[in-house]
Amino acid sequence: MNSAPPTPGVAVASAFQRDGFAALPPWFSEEECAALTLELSQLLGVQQLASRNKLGGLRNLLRICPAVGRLANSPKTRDLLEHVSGQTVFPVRALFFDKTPAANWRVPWHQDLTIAVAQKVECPGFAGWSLKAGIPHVQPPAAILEGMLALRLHLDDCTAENGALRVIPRSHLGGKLLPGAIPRVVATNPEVVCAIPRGGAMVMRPLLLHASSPATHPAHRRVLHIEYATAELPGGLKWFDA
Ligand SMILES: O=C(O)CCC(=O)C(=O)O
Repeated sequence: MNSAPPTPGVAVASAFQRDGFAALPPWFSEEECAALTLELSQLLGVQQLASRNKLGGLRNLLRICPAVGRLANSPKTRDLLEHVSGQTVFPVRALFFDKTPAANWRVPWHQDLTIAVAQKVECPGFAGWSLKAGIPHVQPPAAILEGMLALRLHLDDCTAENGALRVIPRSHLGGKLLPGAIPRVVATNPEVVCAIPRGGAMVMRPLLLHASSPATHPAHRRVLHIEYATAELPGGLKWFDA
């Protein structure tokens, strides 16, 4: 990943800080997109064969895919995110999603409430422990989620027709929403469809309400989703992938 991403203008940083999400200027060259697409698609193919399942994505990529680790940790990426958010960030989790005709899903409106940690350690304010792909996950206090952001790099053109992310601007400002409150927020606020071209990217806060529809014209919709934090965890907890 050699070419420097363009520095987003003040408008992008203000939109992100106000609305909880923003599209970034075109991010990847065609060569960079092609190399990452190949690497992630091969890895997905291997895991699909191993699980005998049409998996729609991959987890733990900071650990299992060196190219993702390099990209997520590169000063260029971190500088860009620090410019947009005004925060010092470090990557803590990376996922890959690929909606295809064989793996075409609907994601209901939700906030991203869980983080992956190295080991289960009971700590006040941390609840809802679960295991995903063998890794302990937990819901941290809202303050930790409020400091986080996700970078979503698009490896295909993504439109309303192939399952783009839909978001409710500023919905992150209400903190963690009770499940019963989500339908009211969705019904009373306009949504935005995040159509992003291949090589483009967006940033979003995990507490931003988001959803995605199944593709009506299913084609690949490959997204590398990298989450960043701003602080170490308290009470002996450690980020799984940091
Ligand atoms: O990419 C998608 O379709 C959904 C992603 C999502 O809901 C998430 O990252 O929580």
